[in-house]
Amino acid sequence: MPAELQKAPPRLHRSSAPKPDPGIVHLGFGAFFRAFGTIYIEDAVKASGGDWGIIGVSLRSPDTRDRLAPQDWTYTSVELAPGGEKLRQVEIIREVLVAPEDPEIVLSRMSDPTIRIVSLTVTEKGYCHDPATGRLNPDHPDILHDLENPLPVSAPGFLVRALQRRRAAGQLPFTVLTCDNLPGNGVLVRGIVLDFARQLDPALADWIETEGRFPSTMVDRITPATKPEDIDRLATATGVLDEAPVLHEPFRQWVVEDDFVTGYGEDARPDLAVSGVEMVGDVTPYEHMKLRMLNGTHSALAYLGYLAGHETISETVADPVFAIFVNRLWREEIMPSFTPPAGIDLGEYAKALFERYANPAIRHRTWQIAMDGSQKLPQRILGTIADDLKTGRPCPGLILAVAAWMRYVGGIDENDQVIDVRDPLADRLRALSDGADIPKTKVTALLSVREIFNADLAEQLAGPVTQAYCRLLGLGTRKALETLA
Ligand code: CS2
Repeated sequence: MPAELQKAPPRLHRSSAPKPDPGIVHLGFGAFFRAFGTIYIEDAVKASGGDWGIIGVSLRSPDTRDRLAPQDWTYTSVELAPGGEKLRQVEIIREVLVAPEDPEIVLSRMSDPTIRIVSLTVTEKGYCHDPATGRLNPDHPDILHDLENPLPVSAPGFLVRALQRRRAAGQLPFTVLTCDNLPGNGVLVRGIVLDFARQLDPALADWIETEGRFPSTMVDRITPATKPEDIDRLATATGVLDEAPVLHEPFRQWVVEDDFVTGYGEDARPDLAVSGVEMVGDVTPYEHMKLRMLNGTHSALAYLGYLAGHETISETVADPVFAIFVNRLWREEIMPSFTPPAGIDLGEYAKALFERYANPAIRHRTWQIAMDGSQKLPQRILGTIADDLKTGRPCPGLILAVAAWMRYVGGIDENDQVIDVRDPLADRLRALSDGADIPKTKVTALLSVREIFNADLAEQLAGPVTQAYCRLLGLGTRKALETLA
């Protein structure tokens, strides 16, 4: 090959379009927010103006900053439709900071009066809370650290320390806009922030309680992790190297409670509605629908699909046993458990979800979704089971999913291969599973983890989950699913 054809393609760079000044700091600058919130916000600014440039903050690794810096913070969003890809260059990012390298600069940006919103996607475990109760976990090592040190490491620590500086400087607080898949996410983060603040300074907690705003949100867009081969493929297609593209499905939905810090008036938030965000008074019915219908079945398919040897969600639902299973879960076990938002036909919603899962262009790994199950099960699956049990509705599919999670965190798959279990409680879960020698005692041991299962539910689940666990062991996953049908 001639030498000039072997040269690396030029790096992606920003266009000369004017940039809005920063108005938002975003904590947890992963692929999801870069494929979702940034795009809505950029559209809102294009349509209605406003200084809503975004400062991204990575709470752990420098990787995203290192990839974006040489591109002047711009990147490509790649929309993966079954019929082909659509590319768009996102230019709303002003800067990316890496908190562990310089927590002081993060706090100083967050306490700058031009910042009116701090949004978050720090994943479930980033809230340092107890998933079963939704309260701050006071024994969390990061929380213990942050209560003692003015330069924090945790998301709650950054929020409270920055609010403390703003109060001391006589400024208004920022609106805290959580975009994680947690139930009542605004109420939850508010409770966590207040718990933390109260331990630091009760007067600060009182100020946050009256002045602070924590709208709840429902966020939805499937965003599989970007792989090195995606970067290569994009570079070949465009002739330009982007080291930080994000891949996502065409579908998106963002529902936000319209409750922002009032003192900023019109300038409290971007004109989100103009870019398609649904601004509502109460997000609860949307969030129930999304967490139970989408995330609940995502997790069920992730554990069962992984155990059955499927690599991605689209492969899993292409297997007829799983297609029947997931439709049955929606219809018989999940849809009857909650009241949908007004005007939404849940049958249609489920049909659309199935099509989204089946999209072969989305290679969303079961292993990726299986991560952090201890933080996800309560709001995705256990709440639905509890509601089903309350009304005497059978839920064998969800119970099988809990048993599959137990098999999964046991760390060995159906072919005796080691599973790379990623979960903040992984070691403890593995030890509980290994420490018991028969299914009944393994299941009881795992049900005793109070951060996940409350005592009442654990008692009700012991018998049925043990049976389901035995079926998975005895028959294998696919056969166990067939017996359900
Ligand atoms: C997934 C979600 O990784 C997971 O646990 O269930 O990230 C899911 O793709 C999004 O919530 C879709 O909006």
